[in-house]
Amino acid sequence: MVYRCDNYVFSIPFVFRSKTQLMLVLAVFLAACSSEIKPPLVATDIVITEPVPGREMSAAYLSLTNNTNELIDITKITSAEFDAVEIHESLLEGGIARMRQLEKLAVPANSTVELRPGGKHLMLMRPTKTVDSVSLKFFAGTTLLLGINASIQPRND
Ligand SMILES: [Cu+2]
Repeated sequence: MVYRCDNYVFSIPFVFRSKTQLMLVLAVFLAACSSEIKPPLVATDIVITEPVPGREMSAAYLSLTNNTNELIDITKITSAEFDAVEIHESLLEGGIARMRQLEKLAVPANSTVELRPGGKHLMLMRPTKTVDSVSLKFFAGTTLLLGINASIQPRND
């Protein structure tokens, strides 16, 4: 018998003396299996700001957790509600806050990367429609890693 569980393939070569014994082994296996199944990439603490009046862009802040043993490079992010999504990093240059665009966002194996004001963040450029909720898709090359939906947080300034 071969059981496939996410990336794990188990082989159970035993001969079972009873149905009960078989069920017991399967129960143990399934318990171990379900604890192993985690989505490879998870987004939490998602905040999407309302666009600044007169400026056609929003910022998105979130935490991305890589549950795999390999580095994940996010190379493309798309949104149905925006023309483009850019990965940015805020930095101080001679006392002036600037943003630079990054080609990719690396999430190291078994780690969390936080996108926060003043650091790395996503810029959502040119809304294609008026929305109060935003969908984002994260890709590595052409592979879809993660899709999320989040509501826009009203500005309080
Ligand atoms: Cu930015």
